[in-house]
Amino acid sequence: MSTMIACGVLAGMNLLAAGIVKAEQDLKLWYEQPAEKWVEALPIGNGGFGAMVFGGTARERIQFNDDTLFTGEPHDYAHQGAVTYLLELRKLLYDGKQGEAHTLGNREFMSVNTRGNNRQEAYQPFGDLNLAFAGHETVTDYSRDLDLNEATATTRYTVDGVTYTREIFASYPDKAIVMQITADKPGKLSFSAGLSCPHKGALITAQDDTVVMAGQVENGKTRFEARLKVAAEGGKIAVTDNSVTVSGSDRATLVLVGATSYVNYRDISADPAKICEARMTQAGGTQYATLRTAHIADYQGLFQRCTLDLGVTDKAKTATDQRLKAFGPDDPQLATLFFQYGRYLMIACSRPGSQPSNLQGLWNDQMRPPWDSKYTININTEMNYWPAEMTGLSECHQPLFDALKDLSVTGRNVAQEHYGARGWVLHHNFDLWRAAAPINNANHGIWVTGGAWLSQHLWWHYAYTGDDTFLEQDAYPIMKDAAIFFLDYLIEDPKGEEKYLVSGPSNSPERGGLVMGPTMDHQIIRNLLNNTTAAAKVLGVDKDLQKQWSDTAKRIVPNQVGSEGQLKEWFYKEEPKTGHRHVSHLWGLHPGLEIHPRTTPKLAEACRVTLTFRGDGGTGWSKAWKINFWARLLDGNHSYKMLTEALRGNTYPNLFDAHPPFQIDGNFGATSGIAEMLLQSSGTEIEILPALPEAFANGNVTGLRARGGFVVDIEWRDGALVKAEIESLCGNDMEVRYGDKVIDLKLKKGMRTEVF
Ligand code: FUC
Repeated sequence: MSTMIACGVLAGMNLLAAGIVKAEQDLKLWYEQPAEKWVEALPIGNGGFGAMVFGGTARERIQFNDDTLFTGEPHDYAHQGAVTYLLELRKLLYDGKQGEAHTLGNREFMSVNTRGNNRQEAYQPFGDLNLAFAGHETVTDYSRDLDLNEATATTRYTVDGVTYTREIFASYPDKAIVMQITADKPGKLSFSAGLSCPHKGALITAQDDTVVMAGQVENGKTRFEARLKVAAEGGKIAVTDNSVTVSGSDRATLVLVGATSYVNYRDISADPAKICEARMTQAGGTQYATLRTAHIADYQGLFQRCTLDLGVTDKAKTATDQRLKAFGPDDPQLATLFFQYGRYLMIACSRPGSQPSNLQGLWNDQMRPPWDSKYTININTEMNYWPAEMTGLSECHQPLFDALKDLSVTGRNVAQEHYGARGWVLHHNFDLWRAAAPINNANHGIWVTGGAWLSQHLWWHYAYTGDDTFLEQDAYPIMKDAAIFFLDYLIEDPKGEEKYLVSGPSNSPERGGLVMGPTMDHQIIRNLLNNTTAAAKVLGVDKDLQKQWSDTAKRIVPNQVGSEGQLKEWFYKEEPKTGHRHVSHLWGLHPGLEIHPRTTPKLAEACRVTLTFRGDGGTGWSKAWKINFWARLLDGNHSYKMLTEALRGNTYPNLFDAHPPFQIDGNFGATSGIAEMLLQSSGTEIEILPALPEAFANGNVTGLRARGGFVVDIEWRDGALVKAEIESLCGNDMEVRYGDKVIDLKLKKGMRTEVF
């Protein structure tokens, strides 16, 4: 049966009969119509260079990005002399004068940028690759998909008996976006290909088979260049109006490369033309099949480390966008697809050498994107990396560590200028220029635990991999200085007899304004000090500091239960019983490890009460965090409920998280949450199927990772464990739990065993 699309609008079809759904377990996002909106287009990426593929017919738009294209220029954002006001801020807060503290904070304590305000810079779109196919306005048998197994997007349709197929991928080994267009009848492929740019003044020229686009970011100093090369088999290639025209061909290969002048946060003197030339010589001079094979081998080396099967029903035969609103227990494969999509996205937007994934990962078409599409670290950037270690994508964590290295330098100046403290500090945002000082507004911008929270990721990387060299050379120096900052920063509670150490001025993101004593800070700082002490012990260094850190950690305000049984959000005041997207003070439950139903049952119960107060609503990332919270509370069904809420209410047709607007954190948070339902690890214990929802009664997962260096495969049926196998990467001893059963695992490095 044939299907019709008139001018890109779906006109009814039967895809099964058209043979478009192949294997039921295909990990594919697929659609019956081209994307009209950006959040319907399909993302591809090689870590730093990526694109959104619309799958149009007469006109195709491939909107591309380079993750180093930001407004602004290298700049030190610290506010010289802000420390003069630190004591006054604390005094105002202790005297109950929060309004005055906000005013003072906004006047004297905020970041200073090049434009005389306290904002940071914005991530920018790069350009569009535009294709025009005359006569392809009306097509039949249309389909487009994104294959998560091969990281390729395909658009296919038929015009006048000729089937056209466009396959596109972003190659990490060859640093290029590569597309092949084929017609299944000889000589039937004709189209034109050009580039366009949203930045004023960009110069676009074409010669022979190549289009070049060069310019400078509109509100900044970074220069860029992109090159598109078209090669055709059969037919003719010509240049018209700054685009390349192919006529009467069988098949064409398009290679797109791009680069900017960004070298690092202090240096933007690279030559994008030279970089493009080198990249084009490599990718443009290689056969399509060779590029494709190298891309798939590279991608699968990461992607295939972790598999998940939760079962497949007939629902999987429905186009992806139509499954979302109806998501439920009868469509477990959509949960699998969403889990693996998070892993796909991580490989696509965070690879060694790239920038860390920002608020939109790598994908942005707006000159003024929401929250500048930079890095918000009072939850969002960390959430982006929650699944990295657990789901076998350890290498994808590296760009975050590279950024932390820079931030530990820029944050050192901020520690001195704002707090008169040693070490380094980072507030609630950073950008390409590694800004570390408070921004936007004192009521949420003055928040001191951004660097401390991100340092948790350094420790995790060690905990999951046991990489001593990484710990010694990369992680520990950064963790050490982050921890030293808090030795100088914390103050003794002037009110109570316990003489607790208190954090402030700071806030509980983003509720209640500037305060002394937010619970989240205390949990994060305790975690940092304990992890850093543990790291120093492993390395056998800094005995004195170890003692200072662990003594300090013990004196920090402990978690407190409030008058209604909830976990208190602030040391000095009760939490209002209202809903809110942030649930920051449950940090100790997740991603922290200090609250757990078995080890601290009263506090875990207080977390449950808080989650009930806060409700099941929220933005995409908020619901994603709640998937993780409920899993940590060992309540698989509520965890699953939050996954349902996220999929039905906060997911775009292309499965991007809908905050709304699009923000990628919810994708990664959901992947992490599903992993937490199946496996949890504390460093001393691994728990198998800790929070299995009834909706996932049958399934198997392979390649999940656990702290202590383990790879775990699990199979279950009717909600009960059938088989679990553990491989040890480091030879550590570990307790392994399934329900009430606990065993002591003593497995040599490299060995594998069945447990339970
Ligand atoms: C924080 C959140 C918002 C949004 C922004 C990027 O400010 O409160 O919901 O995610 O970051």
